[in-house]
Amino acid sequence: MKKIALVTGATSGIGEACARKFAENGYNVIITGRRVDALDQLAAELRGTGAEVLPLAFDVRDREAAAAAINGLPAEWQEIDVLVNNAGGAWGLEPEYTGNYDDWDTMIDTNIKGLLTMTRLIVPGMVERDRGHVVNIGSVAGDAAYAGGNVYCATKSAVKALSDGLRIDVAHTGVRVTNIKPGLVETNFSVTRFHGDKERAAGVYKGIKPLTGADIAESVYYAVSAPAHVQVAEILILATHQASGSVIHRE
Ligand code: NDP
Ligand code: 8X3
Repeated sequence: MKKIALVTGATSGIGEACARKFAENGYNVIITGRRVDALDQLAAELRGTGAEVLPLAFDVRDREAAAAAINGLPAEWQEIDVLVNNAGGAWGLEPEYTGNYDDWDTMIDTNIKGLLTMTRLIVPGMVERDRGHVVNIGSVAGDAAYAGGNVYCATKSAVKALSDGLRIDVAHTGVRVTNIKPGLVETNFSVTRFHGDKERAAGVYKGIKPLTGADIAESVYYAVSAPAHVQVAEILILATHQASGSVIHRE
């Protein structure tokens, strides 16, 4: 029987690359996000390669919608082997003392509470089956704050704490937990951070060759495909000319 991977935020960037990677490697894939058109487009593409794909459109901040989607899964899609908690992002880059309340709520509700909701809905089944893998997409931003990163960095520190906490809570089972911590990855991330300002977003990747979503999907798949007795707890993956969240060498 084919394994099942569920990827949140599969309509763009890292999540989309993860969905492709799992499909290429023989998984049936549940792809989620809010944008129905993007989900349908990816589903058609992946089905074209022979994968079975189930698109589910919901907002991870909406606990009831998330529960309805997961609790209503068709029988053949219920035994999820891999959960990739990827949906999220950064909104704003202002100093903490002038930050925008709505941006703070969006980051906390998506990056922390959305991840928790998906974990709460899916991990009980993994524990019952005594197998499964949760991959949380954290960030180098969770290791140390950088200028203007304040609340985003805090949410990614929370992803580290929640990954470590879950790993402790499932240590008596065969369930594994991995926190992947990317540095600069060129996706829609910076466009979202700068509220649609594409020129400013492009500046983030000027003078440095950034990572791609596919680079991160490789590391996600590496952790998931390790032998069952091997738990890759964390991976920090940076562009070659990035040394930390705030040290970036640009040509
Ligand atoms: P993108 O903006 O390209 O993708 C973000 C994805 O998250 C989209 O598929 C979006 O889907 C989904 N999403 C956002 N909000 C919600 C929501 N409320 N409910 C459901 N889905 C949502 O950015 P990335 O691929 O770069 O980001 C993916 C993850 O990687 C994020 O957690 C980010 O913090 C993390 N990360 C990114 C890095 C980078 O440099 N790019 C580095 C380190 C970590 P839709 O719009 O359809 O809802
Ligand atoms: C995304 C990477 O360094 O832009 O988490 O915050 S960074």
